[in-house]
Amino acid sequence: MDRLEIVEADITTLDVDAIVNAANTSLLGGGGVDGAIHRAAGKELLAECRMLNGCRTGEAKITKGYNLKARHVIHTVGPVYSNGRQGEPELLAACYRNSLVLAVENGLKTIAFPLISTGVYGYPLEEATPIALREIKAFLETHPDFERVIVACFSRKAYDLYMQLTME
Ligand code: AR6
Repeated sequence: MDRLEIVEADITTLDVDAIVNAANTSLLGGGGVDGAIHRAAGKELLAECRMLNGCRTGEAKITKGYNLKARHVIHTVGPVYSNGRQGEPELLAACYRNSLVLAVENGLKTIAFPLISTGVYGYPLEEATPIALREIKAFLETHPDFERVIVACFSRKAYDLYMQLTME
């Protein structure tokens, strides 16, 4: 799957049509990757987010990228992990699917994802990884014109796990 690229990187530095933000339902900023994206994009991002009236878990909304290299930010809200039997896998899959659909609807061709829900929201990396890879690969198979999906890992451990599972 040469249109899927796994990198170890700070997602705010990537030059793509859209980077995905692992946001919360308020869409008004937070810590982790959300905080990093808002800091790098500048205050105008928050101003646009204020007009979106939040976002439900599993859904996605798009804004401009402002000071980022990325032209857009797709904000999605991952599930808070409790035990994996409260609908978390379906909601996490929906985050990837809905973000990709929104990218296509906006004519975008390249996108970068962080590892949604695997930080503050506590989703175990080992459980989240296969879900993300399954959704991204299924999307690429049905969208031959989509150019590139990047998964940005913020740690060596996550990068190694992704590399291992993508090869399977
Ligand atoms: N680039 C790429 N990945 C990053 C970066 C970065 N600059 N910074 C962190 N990560 P998290 P969540 C990784 O906690 O679990 C926020 O406060 C991080 O190592 O950012 O979905 C929101 O407002 C982890 O693997 O998001 C919500 O309240 C992954 O990004 C809540 O956190 C996701 O970690 C969302 O929690």
